[in-house]
Amino acid sequence: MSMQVTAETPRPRDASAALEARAVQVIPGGVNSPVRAFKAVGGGPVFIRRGHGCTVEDVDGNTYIDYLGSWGPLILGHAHPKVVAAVQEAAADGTSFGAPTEREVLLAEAIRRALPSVEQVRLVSSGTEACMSALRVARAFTGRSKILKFDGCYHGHADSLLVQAGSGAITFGVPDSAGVSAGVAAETISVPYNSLEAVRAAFAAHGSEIAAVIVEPIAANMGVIPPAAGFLDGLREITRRHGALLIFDEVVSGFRYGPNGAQGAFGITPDLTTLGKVVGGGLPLAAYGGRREIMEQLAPLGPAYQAGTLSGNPIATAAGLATLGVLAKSNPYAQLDRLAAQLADGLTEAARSAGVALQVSRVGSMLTPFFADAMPTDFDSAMKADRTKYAAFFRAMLDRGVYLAPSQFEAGFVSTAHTDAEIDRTIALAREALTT
Ligand code: KE4
Repeated sequence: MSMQVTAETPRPRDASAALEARAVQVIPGGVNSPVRAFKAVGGGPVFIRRGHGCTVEDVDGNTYIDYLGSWGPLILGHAHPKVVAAVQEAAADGTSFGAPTEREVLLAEAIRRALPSVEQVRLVSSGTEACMSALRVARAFTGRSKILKFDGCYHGHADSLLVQAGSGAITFGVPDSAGVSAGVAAETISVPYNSLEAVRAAFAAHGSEIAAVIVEPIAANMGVIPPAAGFLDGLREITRRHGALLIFDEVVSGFRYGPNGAQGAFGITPDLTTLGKVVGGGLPLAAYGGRREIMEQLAPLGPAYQAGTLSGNPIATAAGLATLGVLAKSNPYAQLDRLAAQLADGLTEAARSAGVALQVSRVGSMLTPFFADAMPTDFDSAMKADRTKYAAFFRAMLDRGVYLAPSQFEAGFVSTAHTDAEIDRTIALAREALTT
């Protein structure tokens, strides 16, 4: 079954609106994750009925070329036959046992083959759980309490990580959410991404207290922002010198940026890695792992506790294994890079023709069109992008049958289901959208 993309102006989204009216009665904001509510782009969310390949269909029957890809997991597109078959086969044998299964071993072995730094790995159910657990095991291993993160990087919603730079930037973080206590926030230092100078200053002030630095090796949560030359190497050198652990949050970049993640592409060996999204093939599965001596801190071997009823779930591991299997066999990364580059170049040219200041930031198959005069390099510069223009562009593209990330500060993704046809169509529609 293929779905042709809506050619004409979409039908009114009455069914989405009706569902939203019901949803807000029973679900806070009508959504189970805030960014889905379209608050950053205005208007109500589109309720999706189904996806197939690189398209999604809403409950009003409108179809869209999808560049959200569920925020990253769907590198193979929607309902890939091998993933669907693997999930159906696994489900027929039971959905959860609360006991070890072969698929968990197979997936752990596949992760270790792809990421040699991950000598041992724990499967969990979300990227938040992976990052939260990685921090705990880092604190257990080092006996230290402080964490250093970067402004604009997102590592899920665990209290320690919902922290932004405070006024005393290298001293105390401040909560980035209600409900996060000042005490918890004080244990997290947040400094500008790509600033080794700020990292050195933080370590000069607190080096003996910092358990770990956690970083998105390719930032994707302030829009896509690549690491500056030498930044990741510098983090590796500084953390090693001070006895802190380096945690690569590869929830987005893992198996997205290449078969060996960002760490393989950049040649950096972190102490711990977190994974999610692609590794679960669109099912609730994430992972964290690293050096054996660190991971052996975990119960039942060591004193650090982490657990989960559905950790390593049979259906999720089946989806993850099927996804990694297709990626290993097809090695689509050059194709993904080519199509994403074509899209980035096309958007850039369309904006230039329309006299619109647009910087398309792209790393591999992840990209963000920033409505800005200069290419952002960190959170502060990303915040200078024009959100109003992004929102207008998002809605103009949505009305033309293209589903982008509903926030200026997120990433869009090209999947193996996208072809030149969809990329060319998207560019043509963007040219229209940017000139109206
Ligand atoms: P989850 O708990 O959402 O599975 O993963 C948290 C997480 C951890 N690390 C990175 C680098 C991430 O990007 C994420 C989650 N990403 C967001 C979108 N940028 C998920 C979308 C949402 O929150 O609904």
